Amino acid sequence: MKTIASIVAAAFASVSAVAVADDIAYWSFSNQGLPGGGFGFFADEFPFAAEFGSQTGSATIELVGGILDETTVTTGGDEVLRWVQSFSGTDLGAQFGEPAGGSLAIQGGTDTLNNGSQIVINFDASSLENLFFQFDARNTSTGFQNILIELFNGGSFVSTVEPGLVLSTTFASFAYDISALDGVADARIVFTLNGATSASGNIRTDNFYIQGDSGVEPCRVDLDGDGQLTVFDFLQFQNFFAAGDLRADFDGDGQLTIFDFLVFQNEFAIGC
Ligand SMILES: [Ca+2]
Ligand SMILES: [Ca+2]
Ligand SMILES: [Ca+2]
Repeated sequence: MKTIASIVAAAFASVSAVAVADDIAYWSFSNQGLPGGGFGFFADEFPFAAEFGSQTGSATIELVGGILDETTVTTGGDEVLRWVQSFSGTDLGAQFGEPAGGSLAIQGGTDTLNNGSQIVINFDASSLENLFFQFDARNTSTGFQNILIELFNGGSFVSTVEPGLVLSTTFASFAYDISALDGVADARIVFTLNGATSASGNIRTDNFYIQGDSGVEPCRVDLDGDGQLTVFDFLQFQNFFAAGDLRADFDGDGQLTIFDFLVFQNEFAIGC
């Protein structure tokens, strides 16, 4: 049987993370009002940083290919991306209390040169597991009809999650298991847009939302729930035990006995 001293020593040597499904990155496109009036995107807003989640400011959306970088000047005097609009969004998949607000809308462009262009979502999944992705989208009748969604590890193809997204002219939500990116540092979700038949035809996307967790199982020995094993968990066990609180019933027999202490001590020594 280990001494209290050895348990305390183990406490300070042992650090663990407790798994919680985490909000990694979320974009609502709710703040696209232009100084001169109306809504839109400035060229230098891309790569467009995540607005919420643990990777706020570091996960990004990039626009690649076509004539997506072409700019124009609004009647209000703002130089904005010509074929990337912030049309009305949706609150279907909104998170963090965000309103419908605006969207990220891509238009076909002159001579539909934006067929083949891409929306690329970049994030760091090196310490993430059980990744999940959802978003909302709609199109217009002459907008992109053929949308491919693939996963990449840097420049290397990983898998196809959506071979042909079917959109209508009302918003719908779409959700995908993207766990093929679990553990990937340079994780990318890539939309490739095709099938637009007019310059103004478009796809509107909104509420891009990535979730995941640390992959560590919840740790019941972490009695104070701070994500680490310390002497305070040991003290908390003693308090529960002394108070007859069944949270100290570690062997699950409905009674508090020396065996609960032994089970707690063993799990504590093993760590999480
Ligand atoms: Ca929105
Ligand atoms: Ca703890
Ligand atoms: Ca017991």
